[in-house]
Amino acid sequence: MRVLSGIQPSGALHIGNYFGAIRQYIALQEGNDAFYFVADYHALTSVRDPDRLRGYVFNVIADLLALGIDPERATLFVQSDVPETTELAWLLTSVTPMGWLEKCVSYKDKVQQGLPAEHGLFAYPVLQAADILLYDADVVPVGQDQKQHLEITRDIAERFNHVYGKGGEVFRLPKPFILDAVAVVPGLDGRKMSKSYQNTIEIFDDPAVIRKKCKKIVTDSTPVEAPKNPDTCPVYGLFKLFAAEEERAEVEQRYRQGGIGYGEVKNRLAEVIIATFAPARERRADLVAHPTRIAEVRAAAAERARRTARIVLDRAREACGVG
Ligand code: AQP
Repeated sequence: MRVLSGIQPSGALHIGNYFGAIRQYIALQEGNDAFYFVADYHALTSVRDPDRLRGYVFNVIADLLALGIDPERATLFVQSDVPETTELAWLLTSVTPMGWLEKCVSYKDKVQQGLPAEHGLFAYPVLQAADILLYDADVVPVGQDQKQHLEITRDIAERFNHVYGKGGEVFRLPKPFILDAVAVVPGLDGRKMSKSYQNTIEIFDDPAVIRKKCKKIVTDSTPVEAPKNPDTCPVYGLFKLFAAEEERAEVEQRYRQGGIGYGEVKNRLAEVIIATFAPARERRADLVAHPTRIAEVRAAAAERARRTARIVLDRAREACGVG
């Protein structure tokens, strides 16, 4: 099975990215043909400083390798190292009705948050469709926020197949892979953890910063001894992702019965986050000290990804009569 997914180099990776996507990347690289990419074309919609963008790309590759993406098993490449992506995006854009893009909530959200209403942001789902269709992906592991974009990818593929497929299939239809339990990881304010909301805990934040951020997680003023609802509490929402089963059950029970304060859970959360990522933190420091290793991974993956992409792009060009 061909697995594909991408992650934007628009800042440091956070715990939402980890549970919503990266953990599935690591699991799915076993026994599958996995392609993971650093989506730098996509990041152009929000990062306007070229040096900063290059730095983010380097960091995301280092982060993913440190967290467990194995370049021997998965092709970990950079989106812009495969310029075929942008040509396919144009072929797809030619069959994409405006209405499909106009209904996208993520575009509306971002404009509301103050991002300029530019065409790149509006057409983002078409570029994303190209990313996915270019590799004949069967399965795309993502968080819940990407569900609508995945549906548009399938719609665009079906439409292209209908217009140009002569009864056959130019593009394979991909399926999203979304795990319910981690579909939306909460941030410090209880909303979806997201760079744009500035409510993130970064995977490789300094331990002191992680402790400080955990203390800032928004809670209500229920006293220690009173029962609390774990299902609506972002501290518990994060804690349950990290804690071992026994510890998780103990905390959940004390929430329901009363007798646990938010301060205690916040402290325990900070420590379990720090401990969980400690081995990856060490591996990351070693990788960052050896940038040529990262450059080698990037170059080898680009070659492999481009070879695969070329086959699909040629199929699409042939189907629609260009070139
Ligand atoms: N809070 C989250 N819960 C579950 N999954 C999440 N993902 C992101 N946040 C959560 C998933 O992580 C993958 C990569 O995300 P992205 O690089 O496309 O960035 P994003 O979704 O746009 O992340 P942000 O932080 O929310 O960035 P901005 O603020 O720039 O939009 C995706 O699979 C995503 O679902």
